[in-house]
Amino acid sequence: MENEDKNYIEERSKTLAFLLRHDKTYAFLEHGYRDVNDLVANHGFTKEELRELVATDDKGRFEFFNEQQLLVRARYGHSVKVDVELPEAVPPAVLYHGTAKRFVESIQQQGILKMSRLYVHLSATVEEAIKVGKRHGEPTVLEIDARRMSEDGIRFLVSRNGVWMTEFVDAKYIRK
Ligand code: HQG
Repeated sequence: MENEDKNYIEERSKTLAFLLRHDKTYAFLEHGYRDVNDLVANHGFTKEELRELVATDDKGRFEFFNEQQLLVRARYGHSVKVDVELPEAVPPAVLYHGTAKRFVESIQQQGILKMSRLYVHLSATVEEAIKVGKRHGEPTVLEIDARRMSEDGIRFLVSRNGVWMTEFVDAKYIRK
């Protein structure tokens, strides 16, 4: 694919992610869905483009309600208060949090906070966590003792595409 095409698709994907995760002006339907007709009428998407973006997204960020493709939602990452029906699950023994080096000192003091999102996001692999961290600057990866958190009764949710979420990670569960 030409670089220009790739950049354009990334740009559209980011716009869609914003509209499905953070748009406080929209009254989301039950379980975090947004009407495809709204995206078409008010945000310049075509149905075909939405089909492509949902089907080809590198992280499986989006999903339609069903084959009719009338409703679409993001699978994780929201700041708007919606319930996208994330199932609770027992995490692997270790999870990773990718962040920027400059945040580490503060994280060691306060733990990992969800900041503007509904949950703290954790990755299943170091590779994935590095990518997440790079979004904020020079990346670093924190190792989370998810087994101990789980044994201590802390709940984890997991999205269909394998992103793990929890309310808060106390500093005592973080191994650098
Ligand atoms: C940091 C993307 C200082 C935290 C990713 C992070 C993910 C603290 C930033 C998903 C802190 C929040 C979420 C503390 C947390 N002191 N800094 N006490 N506690 N932070 O973007 O995890 O690609 O809201 O480390 O891949 O980076 O868009 O969270 O650096 O899965 O699909 O505060 O979003 O998904 O940043 O990313 P974010 P995140 P997509």
